[in-house]
Amino acid sequence: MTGGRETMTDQTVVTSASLGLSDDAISASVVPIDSLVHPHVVRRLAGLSSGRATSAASSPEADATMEFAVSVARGLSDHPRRLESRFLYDAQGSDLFERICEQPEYYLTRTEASILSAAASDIAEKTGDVALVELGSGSSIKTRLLLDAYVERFGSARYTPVDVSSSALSVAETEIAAHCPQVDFDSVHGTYDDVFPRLEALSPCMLLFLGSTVGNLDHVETAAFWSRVATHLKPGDFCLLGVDTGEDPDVLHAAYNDAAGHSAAFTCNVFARMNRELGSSLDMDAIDHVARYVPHLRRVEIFGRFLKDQDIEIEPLGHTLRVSRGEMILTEVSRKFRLRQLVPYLCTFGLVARHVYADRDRRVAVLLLERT
Ligand code: AVJ
Repeated sequence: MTGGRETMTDQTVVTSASLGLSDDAISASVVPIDSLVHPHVVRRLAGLSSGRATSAASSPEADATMEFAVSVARGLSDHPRRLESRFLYDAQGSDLFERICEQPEYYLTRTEASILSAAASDIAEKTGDVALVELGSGSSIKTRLLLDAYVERFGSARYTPVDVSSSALSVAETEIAAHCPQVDFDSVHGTYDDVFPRLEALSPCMLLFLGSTVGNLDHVETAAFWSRVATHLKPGDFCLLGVDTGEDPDVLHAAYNDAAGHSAAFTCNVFARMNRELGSSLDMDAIDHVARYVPHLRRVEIFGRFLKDQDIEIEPLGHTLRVSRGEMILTEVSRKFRLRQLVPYLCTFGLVARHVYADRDRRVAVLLLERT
């Protein structure tokens, strides 16, 4: 018997016991693990959890592929099936997202940009000369509006964009060097985890979290995120948060189903990425984009819908999963916010709204939060 089997059996007993089941009920509920998962998959996953991705020397690229493989295997084995939305943003996905932002139906980006351009000098006045640190900066186009206002008021600005896409960061660096040479540009290629520990050293600072990216997080992730922000910002530091406050179901439906098809291409790209990086051999013609607004949850839910049965290979794990025709795999949720709920919620983390900027139609809000 493999070690994996014993471990699984032990866990089942502990869980069942904690549910108050009798010993008979427990043994009856134990399924031999070999019938569920191949032993070599268990061994590779066991190696991962002990911090060793493979026995061979591992490179950052190999680690990233293995992280993607494990996330896909986990998410597709979950119920309902899901994929972590951060994997939407490889180089192709980041480009497709930039296309979405240019679509007439996708009001969020241009509305937020117009709010920022109107509010930039007021924001600079309220915060004083702080370093700007931006999570998920992408092309940084909107941020240039702010950087210009800081440069105008203080003569220079410090800017630390953080993104998982190195191509987006290098485009941003070139553009900013050309248009705002007074900006001291120091990027972080990585995830939020990589930048939080550095915030203390950057203080006095303002953390920029724009584009309603926070809407991608579920309730548990959101609370964990704000706790970390509160922990790593010092009192007197700021956070500039951009959120989608849209409520009109037709407007929202159009925004996530643009006529040019960029939203669909963006969703499908994560499955294409599985083909590229995990050897999944998916038939892309048999996967559809579905985006629907669910009013009582105040969120858009986005899925890849399978039009036929498909076996999904996850080569780095030697693992294959079957998805049936008609199944929907959740790739993203995009929450919409109400200020009268959001502002008190943020207060519980010690983040107080000093000012809220909004557009005429009240579809987007930019909140200037101070860590108290
Ligand atoms: C970048 C997460 C804010 O939810 O509107 C746009 C991503 N997905 N269209 C959003 C997205 C499909 C976007 N966020």
